[in-house]
Amino acid sequence: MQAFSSPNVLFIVVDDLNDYISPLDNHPGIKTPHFDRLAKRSVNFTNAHCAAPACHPSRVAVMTGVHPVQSGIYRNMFGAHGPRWRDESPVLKKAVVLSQHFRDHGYRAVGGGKIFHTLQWTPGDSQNDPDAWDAYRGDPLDPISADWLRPKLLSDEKAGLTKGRPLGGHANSQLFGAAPLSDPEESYGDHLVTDWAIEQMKQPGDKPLFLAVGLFRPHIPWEVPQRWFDLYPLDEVKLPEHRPGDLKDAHSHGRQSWHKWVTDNKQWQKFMQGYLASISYVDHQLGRLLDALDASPMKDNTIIVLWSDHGFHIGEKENWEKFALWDQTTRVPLFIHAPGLSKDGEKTRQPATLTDIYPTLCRLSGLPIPKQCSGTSLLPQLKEPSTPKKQLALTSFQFWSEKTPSLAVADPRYRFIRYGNGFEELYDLKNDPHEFTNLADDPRLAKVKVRLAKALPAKVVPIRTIPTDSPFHRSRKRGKAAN
Ligand SMILES: [Ca+2]
Repeated sequence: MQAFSSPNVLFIVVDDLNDYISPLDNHPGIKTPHFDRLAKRSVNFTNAHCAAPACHPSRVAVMTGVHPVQSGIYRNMFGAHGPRWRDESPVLKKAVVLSQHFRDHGYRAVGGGKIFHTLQWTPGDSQNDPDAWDAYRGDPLDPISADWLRPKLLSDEKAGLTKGRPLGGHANSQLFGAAPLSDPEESYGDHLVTDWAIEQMKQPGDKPLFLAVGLFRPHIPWEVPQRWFDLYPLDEVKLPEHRPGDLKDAHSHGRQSWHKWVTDNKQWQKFMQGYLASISYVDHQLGRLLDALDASPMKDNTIIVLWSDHGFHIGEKENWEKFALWDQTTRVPLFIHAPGLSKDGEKTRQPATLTDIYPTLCRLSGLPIPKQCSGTSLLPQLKEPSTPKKQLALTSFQFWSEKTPSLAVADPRYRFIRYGNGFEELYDLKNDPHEFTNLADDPRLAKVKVRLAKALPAKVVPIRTIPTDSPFHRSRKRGKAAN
């Protein structure tokens, strides 16, 4: 038992993890026993949505509590070396990062892996704020690229695949792909980040600990050890629920070429296998974290929060990855355990936005909620999961072909999307969980549509561009740590 009364925080973020996991029950045959284990000891927010369906805007929104509709950061922006988001949006210039806020109130805050945006294949391109942590695993401005080895791959030409694989312009053209890794599992990737986190829990010290762990899989490339592929024999892999012509009554996401390449080359099942294998790999790392927590002095006095930065498509609506506003893209796993407070093992369909995490953690830890936060504390739903939540979940994104942001809201049953070009979609998730039928013009739901449309913010901040004069802009100080 630790000597202080403030709870520790174990803050876990998983990259590109959608609702296929067993507690969210959207893919048959998925093997995620440790997510089930976490669900039993937390409240499972089954209707939680990201603030934006892309890594960078989603993560900045969680870590500052500022929604993209207030910051104008709706999309990924590359070429940063440090917290360039402070210059991308004037609203964020002085925003207090979640981990810093805990430090300011007597916590030791440490982080490892991908918390702010970075990628395996963009070394040094990171939006992390090194000043927001007491310590960070490895190089805070290159937190994951050195950890992930690539397997030896047959060229697409030799494998008989057509040219034009998505992301083919990058140095290693098979980032959008699945392949087993043969190196010892303990020597790379999320395993190393988890090892580091386990060490932090063994000796948490004399201050309460805010421990942030960022796991990179199941982000592409779907490269994990063979044993995780073996869980999903290729001929047993099921494709996601999908319907030909599904896009006829929907907004075009503009990424159909990805799906065409996958289906032309008969890679759909193989990629699904890689995604499922990567989910089970990350589930294993979650299990290691929970084991370590239970064996540590922090066992009974630690808040656990686990979230993913957005959902993911494996061919649903002819889409791959994210960058859309359907439930498959915006819905995320969100589990919160608060010692002695949360009604563990229960689920709630009350809508949550990931910007609710910041104020929730403040309330659970007795910290003031900074003015910058736009979300709402989920304390009422943690205490009694059926408690109605007035604020709907809000997700925003700006499509490349449009000049204004698109917005989506979710209540416990319906979702309404208004795109930048004015097009509207309305779905009844109770009767149509895969959003096959757009009911925006159905007179029977006219009142529902008006109610949800009213929940959209009347004014949103226009999209921001890359501030090339920022000291954190990488082309100015390539390879050097900016201050
Ligand atoms: Ca992501």
